[in-house]
Amino acid sequence: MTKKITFHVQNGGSLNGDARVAGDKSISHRSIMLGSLAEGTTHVTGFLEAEDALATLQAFRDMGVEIERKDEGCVTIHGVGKHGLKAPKAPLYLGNSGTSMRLLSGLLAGKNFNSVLTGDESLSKRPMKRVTEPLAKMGADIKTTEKGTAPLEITGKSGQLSSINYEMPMASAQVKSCLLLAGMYAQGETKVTEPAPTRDHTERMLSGFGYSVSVNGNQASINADGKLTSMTIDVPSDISSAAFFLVGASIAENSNVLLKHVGINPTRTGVIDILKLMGANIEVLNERTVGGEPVADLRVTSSKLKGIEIPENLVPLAIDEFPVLFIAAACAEGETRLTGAEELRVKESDRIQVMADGLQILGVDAKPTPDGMIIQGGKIGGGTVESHGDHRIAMAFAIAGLRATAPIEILDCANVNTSFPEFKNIATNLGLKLTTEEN
Ligand code: SPQ
Repeated sequence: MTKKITFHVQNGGSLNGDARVAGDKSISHRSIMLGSLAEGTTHVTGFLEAEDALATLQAFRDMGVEIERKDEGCVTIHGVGKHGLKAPKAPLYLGNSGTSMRLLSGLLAGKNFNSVLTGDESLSKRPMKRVTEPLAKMGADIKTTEKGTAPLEITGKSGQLSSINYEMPMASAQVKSCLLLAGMYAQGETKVTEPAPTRDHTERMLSGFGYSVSVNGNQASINADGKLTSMTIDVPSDISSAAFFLVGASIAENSNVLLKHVGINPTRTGVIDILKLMGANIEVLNERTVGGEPVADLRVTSSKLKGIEIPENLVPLAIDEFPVLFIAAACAEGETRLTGAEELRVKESDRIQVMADGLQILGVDAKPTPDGMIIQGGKIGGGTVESHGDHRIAMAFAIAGLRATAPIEILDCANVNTSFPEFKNIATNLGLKLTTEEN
């Protein structure tokens, strides 16, 4: 049985110092996927050595790709070309990772072999119809459970997929990416239109590997005539991991933190915009471009936050940062309202309900709504909260300790290892009074 981890956070303190947080999870997944399909050898540095990205890495090894792990964050992928993957001998186990499962479903739909995708308890509850339905329209054959969840049983339809012109009902980079990857094996031009911009790493990285993707406003198009050529990738730090310290240093008094080499792709920087609207002091320094992705150092110092109505256009650009943004809202003066964020209900946990429950336990006036939350800023108390095995919930409540009036205990935190295994070390080095207990 896997060990349970409990976080214990002493209340108070401040955050000070420099840190380089873990590599970007979205880019790490895609570097393995595209590097495997490329011709030649792809070298990756800054790769996120956490369970989610390693699940993708293992899946491609299981499909015959030779992938070497060298020093921390250094990965070499010996690409097998667009048609070189081999049938896996057993179901591909993708752990907690929605990105792995949804992107792989598109990639494997048009292969000349069958495959089965499985995941842990949380992933096995997440909706997969959002990818299997449009893929079926392209001619794919993927069986889900009756509830539309994993395991996914994929019958490879090599040479039989046709293109689709798809208007996505929700803003999802995973659905968009899944269909673009399927489009690499479909006859004709696959066009995917999103209702609002979402992270565009798949489009950027395909282009970086020399595979043509045309982007016109909210529409991305791809066809089957292309090949990927190996490249070198330097993965920036994940703004979704940096977000915990952007909020932490904003809410804790006497704090001053420099977060280095953070990816600031404009489809990911909603958290900076939202915090600045709330009055945070965040400076974006030393902006540069690394391997096609914008990167910067972020300086954040203590501030007095105020409640706001979060603009809906920023929601998809900050989608993974809401657990910790709710903590910022709980420390702000006045009311914060989030709307248009119903997608939060289908993440690793129902992030609206689980955060509202935990905030209420800590004495915060937090009202969940179908598509968001209304939070009255004020005092955060102490207590025991449940993370429901969701890494971002666990880390968000750890950060809440900085402003709490009593210690906070957070249950079921092992999944922090899915995205940010170094969280405890970095957080405690900066000043968070966090200890862990294994049982
Ligand atoms: O991979 P997974 O489990 O879906 O991870 C999460 C996260 O919080 O780490 C979501 F729960 O990030 C997703 C993100 O929410 C990663 C992602 C991507 O890499 O394409 C896209 C977003 O999901 P979606 O459903 O909006 O496309």
